[in-house]
Amino acid sequence: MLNGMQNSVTPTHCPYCALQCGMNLTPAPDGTVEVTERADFPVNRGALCGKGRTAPAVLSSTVRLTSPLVRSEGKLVPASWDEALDRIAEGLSRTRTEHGPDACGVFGGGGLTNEKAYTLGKFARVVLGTSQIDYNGRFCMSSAAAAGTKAFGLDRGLPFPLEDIPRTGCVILVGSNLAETMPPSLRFFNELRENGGTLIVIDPRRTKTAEQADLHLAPRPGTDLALALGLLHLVVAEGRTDEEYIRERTSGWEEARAAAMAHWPEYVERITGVHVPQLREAVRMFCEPEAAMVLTARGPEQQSKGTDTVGAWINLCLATGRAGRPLSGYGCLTGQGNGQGGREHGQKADQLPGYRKLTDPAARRHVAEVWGVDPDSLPGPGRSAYELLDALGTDIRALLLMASNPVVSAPRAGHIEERIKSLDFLAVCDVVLSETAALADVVLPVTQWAEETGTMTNLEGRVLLRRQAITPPEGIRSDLDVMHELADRLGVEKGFPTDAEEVFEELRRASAGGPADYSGITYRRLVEENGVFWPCPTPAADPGDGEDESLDARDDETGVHPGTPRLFLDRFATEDGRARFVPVSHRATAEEPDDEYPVFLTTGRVVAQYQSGAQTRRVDELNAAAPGPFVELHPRLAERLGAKEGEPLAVVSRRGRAVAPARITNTIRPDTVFMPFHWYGEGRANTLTNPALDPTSRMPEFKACAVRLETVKP
Ligand SMILES: Nc1nc2c(c(=O)[nH]1)N[C@H]1C(S)=C(S)[C@@H](COP(=O)(O)OP(=O)(O)OC[C@H]3O[C@@H](n4cnc5c(=O)[nH]c(N)nc54)[C@H](O)[C@@H]3O)O[C@H]1N2
Ligand SMILES: Nc1nc2c(c(=O)[nH]1)N[C@H]1C(S)=C(S)[C@@H](COP(=O)(O)OP(=O)(O)OC[C@H]3O[C@@H](n4cnc5c(=O)[nH]c(N)nc54)[C@H](O)[C@@H]3O)O[C@H]1N2
Ligand code: SF4
Ligand SMILES: [Mo]
Repeated sequence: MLNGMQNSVTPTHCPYCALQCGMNLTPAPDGTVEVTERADFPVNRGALCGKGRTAPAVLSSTVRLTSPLVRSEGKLVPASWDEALDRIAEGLSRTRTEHGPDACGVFGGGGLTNEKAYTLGKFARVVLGTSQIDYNGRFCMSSAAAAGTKAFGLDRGLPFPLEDIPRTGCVILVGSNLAETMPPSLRFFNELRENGGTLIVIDPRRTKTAEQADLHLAPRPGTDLALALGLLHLVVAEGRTDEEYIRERTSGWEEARAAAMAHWPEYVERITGVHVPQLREAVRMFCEPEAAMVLTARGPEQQSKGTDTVGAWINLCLATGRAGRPLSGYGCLTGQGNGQGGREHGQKADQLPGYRKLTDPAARRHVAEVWGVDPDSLPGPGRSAYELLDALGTDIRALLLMASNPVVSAPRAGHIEERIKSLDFLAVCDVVLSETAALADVVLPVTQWAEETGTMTNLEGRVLLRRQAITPPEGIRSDLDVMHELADRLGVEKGFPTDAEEVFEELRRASAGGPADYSGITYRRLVEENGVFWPCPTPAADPGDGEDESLDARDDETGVHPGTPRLFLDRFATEDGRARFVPVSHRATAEEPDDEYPVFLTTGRVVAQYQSGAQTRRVDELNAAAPGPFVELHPRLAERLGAKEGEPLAVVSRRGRAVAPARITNTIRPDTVFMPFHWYGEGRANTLTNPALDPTSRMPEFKACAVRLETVKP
């Protein structure tokens, strides 16, 4: 019913980032697909970035995988589906027999639909019986998730819709370059400024986003924690705290206050390089209006202290009464297409569907019942993403990988590439032959966004339906099909449906009563209402104790829960309903510059490439716009080194050496260089990055490591 009709227009969503922009797809007679404006989706109102506009190019058989591949005499050669699936089943069951279930690893991705992420988690625990499953979201937002859970009792990236932004008074954007990473969202910030509100951007680089700001603070990489503490110090010193709010709606203020008071503005200036008058100006802009928001992205999160850093920004919101009130709050700008839903339904090492904890006996009982298994048969939590990849070839001997390209995107990627090569067996499901797929023993070609139906949960917590618009080419099967076939071959004949809606119906039941409750959501509602915000319980699933008003806004007329666009307005999701301050203090990055490696390297994105580039590097228009890696550096640093614009520059860290052309610009701090991470080969940024992990979220420090630069003869 919901599948797109051939030759007609299908409203659906972009394959890439967490905005999940709405778009219309129309198959053309020549076999191509046309993207046209879909104005009814409030997040982008028809606007798309170049990646979304050109996304159909990856549907072409000239760039995608068209057949399963198996390794034979060292080479990947086409094979039948039966042969490829048999080999995977064999590889996994042999490993399990010889080394135990935890020798089988599973690695997923935040680009997978909810249905796929859910099924992958179930596959790992029920079919393989392994605890060793995690996914690339651990590289993305898990620090913000950990901090949000600590403070608010619930992690949903944005606790309000993007549409609220134009009506608040001030937004502090911490380490987000959304003008390049989510271009259509810039509109909300432009409207904010047209309405008289202000935008503060915190980024070591004067990015396209920072250029839009009323105030740009450019701290040294890895010092956001000190910066936030310095602002809180000033808030207290200037008497700008909201004492009534602190009393009524929070706990833990005294300790957090004491920790912040140790961070004098002058001390913070020394750590961050941001001058005290700028700190004061930021505090004034943030505190004067009625309402204000802090939004973080990868800048402050991808640090070995990302959880504490986000905690400090949340503290600032709480001390000023700017959370759980209309048009105010803290939010994390999640990145991947299903970066939100992908972290809720069980592909994370410590998690069961509905954002339940794998260590919670009640959660295990509930989910085990939905799955028809004994709760005791469910393994416990496994390793986090980097730790899992680091254990390949030693404790973990076989890996099933779906929707990630770690050879390009993992920290210390040269080492991870070696670990992957040392596996006894690797199977990869992908749409293209990514650099990681090229190392596999078996590669399965799977269907893409436009060729299949499934739900995604965007950065606002809005669950939406990505609808099938075209028929997949012959010889391509969906990830759900793959898991069904593998389960069957590994002796689990039931419980792995291939129809996405059937999976979603089970996910609804599995999530019922959990923090991320989807039980009141149906495919029909998603179409009719253009998306529904979780939590959205059903009357039956709700314990009905009436305790949690803000999470339980049932429509009286119909008994149908309308979904929850805005969280925490009456109470936070903690046991006592209060938000919790965390006492945090500044600490250095895991690797500070020294004589040998005197410069900071930070990494990130450019507008025309997506992630490891596996998809976008196959699109001509995008390659023309962003053909390859580069090293961004300040003219003063360039002069000192004798580096010339466009000439190769070597960047050397304790992990390895990368070479890319110099791009000289005065928009970056002189003590810092920047590289985008979208490429493989000589210019791979992740050859250099430091896998130092945040102790709580186990997220690596992509945003700061120490390097030295050397000119290279062209
Ligand atoms: N074009 C494009 N868009 C994307 C993606 C993509 O790959 N390409 N990926 C998607 C995904 S998964 C994600 S997670 C998002 C990421 O979206 P963003 O977080 O906006 O992207 P990044 O470029 O990684 O980092 C943002 C900024 O952090 C700054 N930064 C570096 N170090 C620090 C620091 O120590 N402190 C602070 N405050 N800032 C710092 C960088 O200079 C950079 O401008 O984008 C999504 N959208
Ligand atoms: N240095 C540095 N490194 C970083 C970052 C950084 O800022 N700096 N950011 C990190 C972040 S935030 C992220 S999210 C990661 C992302 O990095 P990766 O995990 O490598 O993400 P992608 O490149 O999106 O890889 C997705 C792969 O899945 C395939 N694919 C797409 N859709 C499907 C599907 O439905 N099914 C299957 N089976 N495959 C599919 C794509 O073709 C692609 O090969 O990179 C991290 N790495
Ligand atoms: S901003 Fe993100 S969702 Fe929107 S078109 Fe671009 S990549 Fe797609
Ligand atoms: Mo991400």
